[in-house]
Amino acid sequence: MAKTIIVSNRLPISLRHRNGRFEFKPSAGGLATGLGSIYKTGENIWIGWPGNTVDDPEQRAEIILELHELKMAPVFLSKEDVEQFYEGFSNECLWPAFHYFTQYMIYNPEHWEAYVRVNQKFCEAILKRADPDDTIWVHDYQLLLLPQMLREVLPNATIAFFQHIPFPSYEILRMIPWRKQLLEGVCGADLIGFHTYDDMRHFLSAVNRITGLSNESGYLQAENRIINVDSFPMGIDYDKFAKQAKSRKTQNIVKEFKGQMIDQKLIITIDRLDYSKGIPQRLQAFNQLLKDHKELHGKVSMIMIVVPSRDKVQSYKELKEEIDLLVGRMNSDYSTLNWVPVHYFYRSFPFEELSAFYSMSDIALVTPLRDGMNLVCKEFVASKTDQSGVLILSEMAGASKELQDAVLVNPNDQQGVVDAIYEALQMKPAEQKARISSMQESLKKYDIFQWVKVFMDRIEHVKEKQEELTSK
Ligand code: GDG
Repeated sequence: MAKTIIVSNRLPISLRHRNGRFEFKPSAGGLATGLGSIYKTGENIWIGWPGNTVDDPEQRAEIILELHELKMAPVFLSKEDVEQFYEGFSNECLWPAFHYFTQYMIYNPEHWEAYVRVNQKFCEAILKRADPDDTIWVHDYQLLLLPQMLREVLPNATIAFFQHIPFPSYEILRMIPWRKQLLEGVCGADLIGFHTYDDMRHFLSAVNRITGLSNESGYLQAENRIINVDSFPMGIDYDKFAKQAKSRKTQNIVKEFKGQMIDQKLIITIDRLDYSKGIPQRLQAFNQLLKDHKELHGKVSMIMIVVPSRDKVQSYKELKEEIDLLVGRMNSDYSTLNWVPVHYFYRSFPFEELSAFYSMSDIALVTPLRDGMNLVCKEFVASKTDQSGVLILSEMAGASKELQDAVLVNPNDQQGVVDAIYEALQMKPAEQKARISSMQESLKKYDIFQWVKVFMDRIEHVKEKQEELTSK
C-alpha cells in the first residue's frame, strides 16, 4: 500500500547532547501535532534534519535507530551545509526576500550551490525509503527544489508542497539570480499550498512571467501534468490551548504572576527573534504611548518574550542588540520602584507558562512587518476562555485575513499602533467579548486537524484529476 512521507528541514524533535549521548524530545509544536495523525500511522514517516551536526558514524547509527522508533528518519547535514544552506541561502537570501527585506539579501553563489546540494541530500534520503506511488508532502522554503528532484526519479509519485512563509511579488522574486530554478523546482509538485490568497496570486504571477506557464482557476498546465495551486490558512490545536488555559496548573501560575502585578493592564508580545516581526517598531510605539499618556504610568506593562533564533546570522545579532538597547532605555526612563514598563525575556517558556501569559494578558500586540500566518495571535484568542481581552493585529500577518475582529493596524504607522493600544485599553467588556467570541468560533472550526484534512483531501482530489486526464 502506498504510504505518505512528510518532509521538512527540521524534524519535529529537539535533540540534546548530554553525557556523550543524544537525547530526543518530540516537539509539541502545532505542525507536529497536526501531522501526528499522518506520520504516526502505518508505514508513514517524517524525514528531516535532526537539528544538530553529528559526524561520528556510531552516533549516527544510534540516532537512526532511536528516530525509527518515533517514525522519523534523519538527513544528516555537515557544519558547512548548515552554514551555507541553512544560515546562508535559506536565511540570508530566501527569508529576507520572501519577507520583503531586500536590504538583508545576500547573493552568494556558494550558498546557492549548498542549497542545491542539500536539497539533493534530502532527495536521496527520501528515495531510499519511497515507493513509486507514495505521497510526499514537502514543507517550506528551505526545500523549494525538492519537488522537481523527486519528480525526475518518481514520475508517478504524488508530491505536495506547502510554504509557511509569504510568497513575494514578482518584482522581489526576480531579484534572486536563481529565481527560475526555484520556481521550476517547486513546480515539480502536484499541489502547491500557501497560507493566503495573496501569496498564491504572487506565486502564480511569478510562475507565469518567469516560466511561461499560465493558470486557469488555480491549475497550471505543465507539459504532461496539471499542478493545483491554492491557499490553505493554517489553524492551531484550538482545544489544547483552551483546555490548558482553564487548567488548574495554568490558573495557579496566573495567580502567582498576577500577584506581582496588581492593578496593571498587561500587554503580551511573543515572537522568535526576527526582523520580520517588527519588535523594535512595537517597542517604539509603546514608548510613544507612555510619552503621550503619563496617566498610564504604573498602570500598564508589556510582557515581551523573544525566543532566541538564528543567532549566528549577522542581521539577527544586530537586531538583538537593538532590542536590548531600546528596552534598557525605556525601562531606565520610566521605571519606578514598583513598576517596570517592559518585562523582557530572551528565552522560551514551558507550555503551561506560555498559556498563563496568554490567559492573564489584557491585550496581545502582534505587529509583524510581514508574516506568513502568525500563530501567536490565534493562540492568544483560543486562550481567552472568559472572552475578555483585545487582539491588536498587523495587516501584514496572514492571520489578519481571517481575524477581521481584531483591531487591525499597519505596523509602519506608529501613531496608528499607539492609538490602537489606547483604544484597546479603553475597550468595553461587551465589545471585547463580541470580538473574541467571533474569532474563537472560526478558529475552533478551522483548527490544525481540519487544515491537515483539507490539504490531504485536496492531494487525493488532484491525484484523481491527474489520473482522469492521463487516461483520456
Ligand atoms: C513560521 C512562519 C507561520 C513562542 N514562544 C514560545 C513558544 N512559542 C511558539 C508559539 C507559536 C510558535 O512558537 C511561533 O509561531 P509563529 O507562527 O508565530 O511564527 P514562526 O516561528 O515565524 O513560524 C509563520 C508558521 O511558520 C506556521 O506556518 O505562522 O508566519 O513565519 O506556536 O506558541 N512556545 C513555547 N514557549 C515559548 O516561550 N512553548
